[in-house]
Amino acid sequence: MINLDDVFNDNLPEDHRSGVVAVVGRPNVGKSTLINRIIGQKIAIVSPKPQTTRKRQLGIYTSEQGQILFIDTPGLHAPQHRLGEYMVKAAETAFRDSDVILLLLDVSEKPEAGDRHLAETVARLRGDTPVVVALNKIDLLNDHNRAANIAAHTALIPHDAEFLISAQEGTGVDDLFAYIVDKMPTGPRYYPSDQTSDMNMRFIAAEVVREKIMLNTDKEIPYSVAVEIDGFSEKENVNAISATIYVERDTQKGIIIGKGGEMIKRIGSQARADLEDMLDGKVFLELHVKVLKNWRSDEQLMKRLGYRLKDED
Ligand SMILES: Nc1nc2c(ncn2[C@@H]2O[C@H](COP(=O)(O)OP(=O)(O)OP(=O)(O)O)[C@@H](O)[C@H]2O)c(=O)[nH]1
Ligand SMILES: [Mg+2]
Repeated sequence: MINLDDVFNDNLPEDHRSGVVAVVGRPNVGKSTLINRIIGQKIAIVSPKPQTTRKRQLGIYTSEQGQILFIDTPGLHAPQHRLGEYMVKAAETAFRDSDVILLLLDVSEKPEAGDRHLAETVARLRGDTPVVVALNKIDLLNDHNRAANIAAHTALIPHDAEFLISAQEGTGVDDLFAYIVDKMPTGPRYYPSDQTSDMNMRFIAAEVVREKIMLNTDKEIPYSVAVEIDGFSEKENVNAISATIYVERDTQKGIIIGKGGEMIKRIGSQARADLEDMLDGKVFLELHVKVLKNWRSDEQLMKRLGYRLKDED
């Protein structure tokens, strides 16, 4: 039998480093944007609306010198339904076994009660794990709020290092990354060097469809949607993907479809364009919309849609 450990670890330097970085923060601070930038590829969806990420997802960075597993987590918030509870629990479990906690804060805003609550949660769960604070969105700071916002955020929690970054523009990300690499213990490669996520392409395809829904709809709709891939096959460089979009109510189904099917067409063509880039081939995308009444409050339905904590399996 082939020992995968040997295959992944062939010819690596003796001081090869590896470790886990839990990327945590409130919703919408830029966690997924930062991970996509570090990995150099879109593996996690991003939207201007809070609570975009729902599941823990690894971004795997590999070089000759080391492999770093970045855990993208759902934003920590006060949950209002079962799905929210699941999301917060998924984020909190990321603290366990991480070598570094990367706390991302949006420095373009003043800290609020939610930030203080987050700082308390991190302080409670960190153990002796180093905490790195990254103040994100510095591109939005101006001469009036810069000094005060930076001071207010860095005072939130005792930390080992702080960095000013713009995940969107890339400013400061190299310095932050170099610090993290330096904190990683020596260890083996855990994943093949060409693997960038622990999620498969089916999951990522469903997420891309959900991202386009988040970008094109508002109010409750972005939060009431789940996407399931029903079929995914490749033939002669054409990927045929069919997916079902689940909503909680009939009225939401009407909105997702839109007048004369206009909305579902827009969602489909935007998702298809992204998927063609990612898969480097033609995509034929078929979308269906179904109502699954109040699925976000029903644990059984949530599990069916893939929102299941790993240690509950
Ligand atoms: N101006 C600016 N916008 C940013 C920056 N980083 C992220 N954003 C934007 O902030 C919004 C949220 O980004 P995400 O990466 O989805 O944030 P997140 O922390 O993963 O959010 P959740 O998954 O909801 O917890 C998006 O509109 C991003 O484009 C930044 O450095 N500057
Ligand atoms: Mg996210």
